[in-house]
Amino acid sequence: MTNNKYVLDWIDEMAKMTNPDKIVWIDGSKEQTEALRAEAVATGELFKLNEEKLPNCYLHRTAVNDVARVEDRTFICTPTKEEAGPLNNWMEPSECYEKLSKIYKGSMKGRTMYVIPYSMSIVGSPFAKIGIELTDSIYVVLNMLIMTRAGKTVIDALAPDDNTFIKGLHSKADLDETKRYICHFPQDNTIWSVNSGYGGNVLLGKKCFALRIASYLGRKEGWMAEHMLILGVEYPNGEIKYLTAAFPSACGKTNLAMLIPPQIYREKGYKVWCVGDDIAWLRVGKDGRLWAVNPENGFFGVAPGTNEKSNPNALATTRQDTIFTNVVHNLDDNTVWWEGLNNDPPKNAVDWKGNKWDYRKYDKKDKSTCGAHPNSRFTSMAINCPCVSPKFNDPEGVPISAIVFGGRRAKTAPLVYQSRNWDNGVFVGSIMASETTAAAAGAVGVVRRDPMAMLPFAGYNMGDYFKHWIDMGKKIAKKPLIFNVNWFRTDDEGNFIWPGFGDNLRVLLWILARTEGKVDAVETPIGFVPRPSDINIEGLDITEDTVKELLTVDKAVWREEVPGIRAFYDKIGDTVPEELRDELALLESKLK
Ligand code: GTP
Ligand code: SPV
Ligand code: MN
Repeated sequence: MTNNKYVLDWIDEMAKMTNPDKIVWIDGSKEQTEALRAEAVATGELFKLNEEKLPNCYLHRTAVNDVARVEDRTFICTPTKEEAGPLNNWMEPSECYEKLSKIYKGSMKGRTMYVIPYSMSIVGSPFAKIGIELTDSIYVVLNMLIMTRAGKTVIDALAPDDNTFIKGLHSKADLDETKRYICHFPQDNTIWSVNSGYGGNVLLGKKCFALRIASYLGRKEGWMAEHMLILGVEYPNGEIKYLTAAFPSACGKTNLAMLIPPQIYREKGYKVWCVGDDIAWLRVGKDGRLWAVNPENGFFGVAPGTNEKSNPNALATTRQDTIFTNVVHNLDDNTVWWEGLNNDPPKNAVDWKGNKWDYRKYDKKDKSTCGAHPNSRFTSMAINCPCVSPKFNDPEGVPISAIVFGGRRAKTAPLVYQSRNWDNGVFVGSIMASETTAAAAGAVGVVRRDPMAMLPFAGYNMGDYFKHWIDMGKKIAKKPLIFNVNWFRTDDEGNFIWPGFGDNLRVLLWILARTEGKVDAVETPIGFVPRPSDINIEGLDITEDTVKELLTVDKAVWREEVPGIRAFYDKIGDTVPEELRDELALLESKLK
C-alpha cells in the first residue's frame, strides 16, 4: 500500500513484538469491509440485525469488565512529569514502553494485525492529520471505518518521507483489566492501548489522537483541539451562525448538536445544523475569526435516553449502517432496545451482558437491572444524520461566533451566563465542574472539576493548557464570546427545572443575539445573565418566575465555590496563568 519507509519499519517492529499470524491493510473498499463484517458475524463478535428494520446494522457486546474509558489507567508519557502535569497520570516513557512491550509480546499470535490508515478531518483540509492504527480487533476496524476517513485514499495522501503520522498500536490481548493501559507519548506521536475493547480506549483516532495528542500538537503549532460539539443555527432569513460547546462526557453534546427547534421556531423557519457532536479542532482564519472543523466522520453516541422526542435526529441516524454496543437485543424481531427508547421493552430479550433479560425486573433507580449498559453506544455515520450540516465536509470548517461551556450542576450555575471578556471566559471554562457519568469507569454523580470538559483529555499540563487558551485569545482578532450554560438545575425533589433538549435553542438564540449586540443583559458577580423576559418561554409550561429562578446567581453559594476553585488551582500549581489567578481574585471581590 505504501513505500513510506517510516510506516513500513514501524509496522515491522510492532509485528515483531505482537507476532500476528498475518498483516492486512485496510483499504476502505466495500468488498473488504463486507468480508470483515461477515467474518465478525461468523465468530460471534458481531450480530447481524434485522435487515429490513435496521439495514446494515450490527450489535456488539464488550467484555463485562470493559464498558467505559479507564481514566486511572490512562497515561501521558512525556519525558518529564511536569509536562504531563499533576492532573494526568504519568509514566516515564522508556519505562512505559518496556512495561507495555511485555504485555504486547505475542499478544496477536493466532490473530490478524489490521493496518488502518485514517485521517482526522477530511483529506486535503488544512486541519487534516493522518494516523495509522494497528489493531487485532475487527470491531475496531469497522468502527474506525465509520468514525474516520480511512483506507487507501489516506495512505496515498501520506508522502513517502513523511514521519509525522500518529502511530497507534492496539491489542485486545486477553482483556485483562489489571494489565489494561491507554498510554500516550506525544513527543513520539505514539499511542499504545492494550487489554481493552471499549470505544474511547481503542478507537485511537478519537480521544487518544484527536484530543490528547492533538491538544499537545495544537499548543506547539498554535491551534486548539477541544471536547466540543459544533452546530449552526439557521435563521428564517437563511443566515447561519455557528457555535461550539464543551460539556463533559454524557452531558448533552450529541443532543444539543442535533437539536430540533421547538415548533414555534420551526414554523418561523429556524433550523439547526450539526457539524460535530464531540470534538472540534479550531484555528485562527485569515479573516481573524476562529474556524472549526469536526475531525471525525461519525458519531459514537450514548444510546440510553435517545428517543423520538429527545433526539429524533440521532435516532434516525442510527436506523442504518450502525454498530450498537452493549444495548439490549430484542430476539423477537432481531432489533435493539435501550432504556429511554420507548415504554415498550422487549419481552424476549438479551441484556448487554449476554444474559436473558426480564424487563419486569427493571427498576429505574437500580442501574444493575438495566438491559442496556448506561454507557451503551451507537457508532453511526455523520452523513446519515438528517440535520448534518452542508459544511460538514468543508475543508475550511465554519466560523465560530460563540464558545459555550457547561456541565451538570444541580444548584450553582444559572441556566446561562456570559463572561466579561476572553480571559474571564477562559476562567469560566477553567472552573467548570460537573457530576461524573457512566462514560468513565468509577463513581457516577460525584461533582468534580472538569475544566473545559478536558480533564480526561488534555495531553499535557492543565496549567499550560489554560495558558494556551489565554495566548490564543491574543491571536484571534475577532474573538467568539464565551458563555456558560447549565440544563441540569434541579428542584428540591431532584427534578430538572429547565425542559432542555430542543428547548435549549431558546438559550442559544439569546447567546447568538449577544454576539451581535442585539439584546441587553444584567450584570452579576459571575458575568452577564439574560433579563428573564429575554428567554422566550412561548409554548412551554414554565413561567417567567421559573426562568428568573433559573437565572439567579446566589452569592452565598458562589462564595462557597471559591475555596474549591482555589484548591483546584493550587493542585495544578505554578503553571496556572497569572491572568486566571487575577480572575479568581476579581470574582472573590465581586462576591463580597
Ligand atoms: P459523550 O459522547 O460521552 O462525550 O457525551 P455527550 O456530551 O455527547 O452526551 P449526550 O448528548 O449523549 O447526553 C448524555 C445524556 O444527557 C443523555 O442521557 C441525555 O438524555 C442527557 N441530556 C442531554 N441533553 C439534555 C438536556 O437538555 N436536559 C436533560 N435533562 N438531559 C439531557
Ligand atoms: C466520552 O466519554 O467523552 C465519549 C465516549 O465521547 S469515548 O469515545 O468512549 O470517550
Ligand atoms: Mn466525548
